This record gives sequence, C-alpha cells and structure tokens, in this order.
Amino acid sequence: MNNTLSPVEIPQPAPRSSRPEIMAEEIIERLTYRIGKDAKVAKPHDWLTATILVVRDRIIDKWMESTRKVYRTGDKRVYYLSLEFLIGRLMRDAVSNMELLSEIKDALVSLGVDIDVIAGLEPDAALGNGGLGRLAACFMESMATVDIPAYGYGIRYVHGLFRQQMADGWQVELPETWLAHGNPWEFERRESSYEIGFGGSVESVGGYDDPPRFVWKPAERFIAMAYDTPIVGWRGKRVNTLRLWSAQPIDPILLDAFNAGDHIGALRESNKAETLTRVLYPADANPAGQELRLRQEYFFSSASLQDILRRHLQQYPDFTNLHEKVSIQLNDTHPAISIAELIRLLCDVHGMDFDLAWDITRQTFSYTNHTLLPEALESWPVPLFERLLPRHMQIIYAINTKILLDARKEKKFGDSQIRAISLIDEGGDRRVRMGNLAFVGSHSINGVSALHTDLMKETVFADLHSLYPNRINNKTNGITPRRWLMQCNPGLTNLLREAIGPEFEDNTEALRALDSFADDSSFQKKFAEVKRQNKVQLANLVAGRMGIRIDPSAMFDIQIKRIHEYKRQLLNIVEAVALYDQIRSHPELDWVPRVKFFAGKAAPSYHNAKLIIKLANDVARVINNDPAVRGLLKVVFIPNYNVSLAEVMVPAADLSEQISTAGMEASGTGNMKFGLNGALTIGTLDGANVEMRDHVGEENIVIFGMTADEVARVRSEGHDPRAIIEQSRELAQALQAISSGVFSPDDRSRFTALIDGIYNHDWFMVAGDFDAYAKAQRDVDQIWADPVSWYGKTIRNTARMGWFSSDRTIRQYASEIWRA
Ligand code: GL9
Repeated sequence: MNNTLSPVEIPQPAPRSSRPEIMAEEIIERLTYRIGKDAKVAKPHDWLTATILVVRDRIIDKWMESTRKVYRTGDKRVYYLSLEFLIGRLMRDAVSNMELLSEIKDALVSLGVDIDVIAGLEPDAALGNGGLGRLAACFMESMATVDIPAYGYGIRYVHGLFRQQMADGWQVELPETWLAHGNPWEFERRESSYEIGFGGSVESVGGYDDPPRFVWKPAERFIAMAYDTPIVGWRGKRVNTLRLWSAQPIDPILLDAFNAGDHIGALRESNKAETLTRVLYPADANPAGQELRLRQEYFFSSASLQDILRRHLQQYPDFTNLHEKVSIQLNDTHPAISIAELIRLLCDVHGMDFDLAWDITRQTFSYTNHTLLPEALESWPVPLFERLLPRHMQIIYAINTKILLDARKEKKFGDSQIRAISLIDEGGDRRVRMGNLAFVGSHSINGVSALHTDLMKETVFADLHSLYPNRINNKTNGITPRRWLMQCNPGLTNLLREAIGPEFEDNTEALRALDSFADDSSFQKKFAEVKRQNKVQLANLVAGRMGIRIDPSAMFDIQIKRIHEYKRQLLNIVEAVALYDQIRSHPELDWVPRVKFFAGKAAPSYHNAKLIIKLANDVARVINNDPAVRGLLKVVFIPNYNVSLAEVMVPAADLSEQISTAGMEASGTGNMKFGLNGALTIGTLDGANVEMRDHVGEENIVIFGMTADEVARVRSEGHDPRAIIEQSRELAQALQAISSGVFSPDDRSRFTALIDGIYNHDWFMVAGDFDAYAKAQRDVDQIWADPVSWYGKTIRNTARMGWFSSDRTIRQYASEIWRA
C-alpha cells in the first residue's frame, strides 16, 4: 500500500553547503530557533547541540539516499542484533567521516567557539560493558564504510554502564545519565512501535483436518518504540541506522485506579515498562541470571524481528525468500531467543508450516560466540522460561526433538553426546541452554580469533561440532581505524600521510609501506616526537584529574580493560611490587623509568575484581610516595575508564599489556588498538595476540608464558603453585609483602585471601607465569634502552597491523556468512 499523503511529486531538499560561513550561519540559526537561545547567553552545551544539528542535516541527506538505494536494488539487508553498543562520543566521528572537520572548526572559530571544548562535553554513550559492545560499535561503522545495507538493533538504556568513582581506593558505582541533556543524534520513531508480550498461556485452535495453530495469549503487554541514530561510514559513503528500542506502557496511566485514589498504583504499568529498558546489566562475561535480563533479551529480540518482517513485507509478497534478503547476526547468545521468536512469528502469526519456518530460520541466522568461560554460558531455569515465554518453550522443545532425532538416527550418538547437544540441561535444575539454541538455529557459528575458534571446536561445542561439522568458522575481530587511529591520533595520522601518502586512509593494509621507514633515523625521531606529544596529553589529563605528576620521558606501560582475574591485572601488580623491591635493593643499577597505568571497571558483584582495584591503589600510594624509588616507578589507576579515556590512553602507550591466562581471552581488541598506534605488546599466546605475532613478526612483540595447551595440561594433571613460589624468591617476597599488609597497614589482612588463592590453586597461573613475565619485562627494558631498536619495532607494529581493521573483518562476514 502506498501510504504517502501527497499525490504530487515532492522536490528533494537542496544539498547542504559545507562552506564554513554557511555552517556558521546555520549554527546560529539552530541556536536561535531550535534551542531557543540567544547566542550572547548560549552555554557550551547549547553550542554543542547546535553544531551537532548542523552536521546531522548533512548526514540525513546521505541517510535517506542509502535507505532509498536498498529499496531500489533489492539487496540483502544485514541485521546486527546486540544487547550492547559501546559507542562513545559521536560528534568527532561523524564530522570526521563526513570530511567536515576543518570546515566545522573554522565555522566555530568564527563564532568564538573551540571545537575541543564542546566536543569534550558530549556524553560518552556507554551502552555496553567492554570488548563485545565496542566490537558492535566498530562493526556498525565498518558496515557503513564498506557499503553494506545494515541495521544495528539494541536497547536504548536510560542508564548505560555505571560511572566509577574511587573512595579511598575502592570502586564505587554511580548511575550514569547520558541522556540528561537530551540526545541530538537520535530520532524518535513513534510509528515504529510493536507490542511485546510476556507470560499468559497458549491455546491451540483447529487441528482436525488442518494442523493445529497455536495462539499465545500473553498476560502482560508493552510497547517497544524505536529510536534511530544514523551511523556514518568513512567519507560519508553510506549512512546506516542503529535502531534502539525503548519500552512504553500500553496504558500510561490506569485512570480507574487513579480515580479511586490509588495514585501510585495508577502508574504501575508505566513503571514496569520504564524498568524494562532502564539499565544496562553491568555483568562482564557472566550472565546476570535475573528475570529482568531475560525480559530485556526477549523484548528487543521480538521488536527487532517484527520490524524486520514488516520491512520485508513492504518489498516482497511473503517470507519464502526471507533468507535470501535478510541475514541476522546474533552478537553472543543474548539475542538467541530470536530463533524461537522468528519461528513463532512465521508459524503462529503468518501461518507458515513449522518445517519450512525452521529451514528459513536456520538459513537466516548466524551466531558469534565471544567467550569460552563456562560461567558465561547463558542458561535459564525451565520454570522461569515457561512462565515468561510459554509459546517459546514449546517451540524449543519442538526444535530439540528434531535435533535429538537427527543425532540418534544419522550420527548414532550415545547418551552422553545426546545430553551435551540437548537444548535442555538436565543435570540438576533443568535449564534452557542459549548457546545450544543459538548453535542449532544458525547456519554459521563463528569464533573471534583463530585460537578461540579452535578451542570452541574442542571444548564447549565439541559435540555439536561433530553433529554439524561445517558450521563453525573463524572471523578474527578488528577495530575501526577511523576512531582508533585517524581520530584519536591526528599527530601520527599526519606523519603517516607525509611519509607514505594517503592510501592507508581507505585501505589500512597500505600501512605496510611504512616498513621501509622503520630504521630511518629521521623518521624515528618524528615518530618518537608524536608519541611524546601524546604522552604529554595523557600526563596533563592525569595531573588535572588526579593531581599526580608524571614524567613523559618515562616508559608508559598501560593495561586498560575490564578488571577480571583471567586478564591478570594481579600479575601486573605483583610484578610492580617485585620491581619496587628490586629498585630499592639495587639502587646502583640502571633502572628504566616506568609508569604503570591501569584503568577499568569491575562488575559490582565481583568481589575479587574490586579487591584488585583496591590493591592497585594501595600499591600506588606506597610506591609513589617512597623517596627511595626516586621516580623510577609510578603506578597510576585512572578512574572511570570509558571509550573517551581510551582515546587518550591508546595513542600515549609505549607498552601494551595483553597478559591473560592463555586460552581465556577470546580475542581482545585493545591489543589491536595499541599495536596500530605504535606500542610494543607484552603478551601471552592468547586470543588475537597469536595472529598479531604472525603479522608483526615475532621479533616485534614480546611473548611470554604458558600456551593454552600447557595451561589445560597443567590444570588437568595438577598444578603446584606453592612449589613454584618457593623456587622464586622475587615472587615469594612480593606475595608475602602484599599478603602481610605492607600495602594495607590500616587492614593488614585485606589481601590475604586474595594471595592465598595463588598459593592454593592459582587457577589463573599468576604464579605459573610470574618468572616468565618478569623476565619478559626485563627484556622490554633492554629494548627500551636502545631507542633505535625500540622505534624500529614500534614503527613496524603500526606498519603491519592494518589487517586488524574491522573493515577486513566485516568483508569476511559479508562474503563468507551473510553472502551480502
Ligand atoms: C569478549 C571477549 O572477552 C574478548 O576477548 C573479545 O575481544 C570481545 C569481542 O569479541 O568479546 N566477550 C565478552 O563477553 N566480553 C568481551 O570483551 N565481555 C565484555 O564485553 C565485557
């Protein structure tokens, strides 16, 4: 149906000018008529909003063009379903991708406004926890860049990831309010609203001659309303949509209750709806397990699928070609309920038969696994599932029947294999396994680095892999070089352009040409000078925020990521303590001055992670105030790590710490950001570090410690950390010092239990890897002592990291999974 109102040909708006004078006029115009402020009294925030509105207009032209094009060509659309998008700030990204940076700067200068000041006011959109959410944001930008018609679907949380404050070295969580000043990037789409149900019962109708049809009668219903944000690709080639859902009540106020005097009860529905999409769960790699989380997962899955089907029907008569026109990528298992929901919509709402719906579903979905940690595998108690989603429970049983029959008949699987592939975990309380559902409902299951993909086949998905041997494939993660090189490191970007020309701006692998400059002493000097400038900026930030003075000529050694035992911030801190001992015992030696930086958030309920933050702060206080150290070692924990802070820290790093217990970090993406910006990596053979070594060359990365195979073997054969500690004087002294309260005189046993964990089981191989790590750090010192060698290696890192662009990753998804 044609639902436009006007029968006449509507003219297109004239294209917007990019001349600074014109944009300056427009900024004033927006300030006056959209914000209602006189330029004389406008606050910096008003200037920011007005500027964004002017940039936004230029984006809208491209946005509409991109949307029209896919209707015209009938190309396949890709849908990226993710409970997390860790976007960060958007203004610099949008302006720079639209190639308007110098024009907007000039426009603002003519109005007496500094772009850096207003850019710094934009809130950091933190609708994600860490790597998984940031990957989704990089992918959105790369899909627009490589011209794929794609939509991101997620939740418009009112409160993103909590703000981290330090109280006496302890993490305190405060609510984050990114929408407090409004959000000029988003468009509310009241017309794109869908009903979402929960609970109730299922009735079957018909069934004599025809197969029965099932009708779900939910007990609770809400509205999902869309908010759209345009995502600009590099050079504004294409603009895609990030569509985030917000929950609304069906009845905003229950008037009967209100009139009867129950003023609070009258708002019950409204409050329930608001609760649904109010906060992001801050759990990092371990599922929250609460009912509200399952409700969030279903809410956004159902809204997204209803939207996808509606769009499909605008262009095609039915759903028999859905898998040819639609690819849906599940970002981890969080949206895995979509598989049952699509079948429900196709069968119950659109009358398709189950077998066909199952076929189309499997050809439409693909699933990315992001972690092997057993505690991270999502599963839901059957009773909860049944109560909240009774129809989906039936569909899951129906899928399970099919799969288990396949396994028994075709593959002749035995009981233990059948138990492993079942969608229902029958050990203990019965649970629905979302990983197995995602696997069987997808035609492609991918890991995020070569090592991780191998381990998927050998461990969590071993039996499903033998049932469906061609489904698991690898897509090594990547990062967008726009945000993580060109925008965050303009100094280096200019230097690169001078040296090798601009080709790398469109093809990051062209950075290879830099190889021939790696030993060029005048280039090394310039490279070092850019690094120094970036370090001065970080030093200024630390001085301003924390009042700590640091020397930019010291080695900047940085570990930034979520705080987790497997990421081994503790190994880094223990090594700092050992080094502190050494510096005091051997003041006559030539110690390399270092600043060890840490930043990262701990899940609020993760006791040991919070204790590790406190330890970093306690150790920092003692070391930084000990005159015997003579400034040779400093430890700095910068609070409230987020995307914007990373954009300052990554370009300033000399040394990148990627030291997870081998086999436990699925990929890592921070590792790639540092390498691209010319840091040396010290790391284990884990996740994408393995492929980084292959690309940069083993002489340009410092690898240490046990391999994933060795960790697995030691864990199964028995590990004796106490014996290892007794053999290593440095380690024993450092652990003793921490455990006995040298760094916590106010509470001497504060860290005893934490350190006992290393003595008693050492699951994360802190003791197991300590000597290798300490030795690798001294190797790093030696390289640092020879600047020609240091810059030769770090320049080669920048030159050879181009492959880790998320453009490459997305092209691989497009050609091997989506066929888009
Ligand atoms: C993660 C992995 O732990 C990382 O190694 C990986 O790089 C990213 C992206 O693939 O995914 N999986 C996961 O659950 N998180 C990851 O970072 N956790 C968070 O996002 C907090």
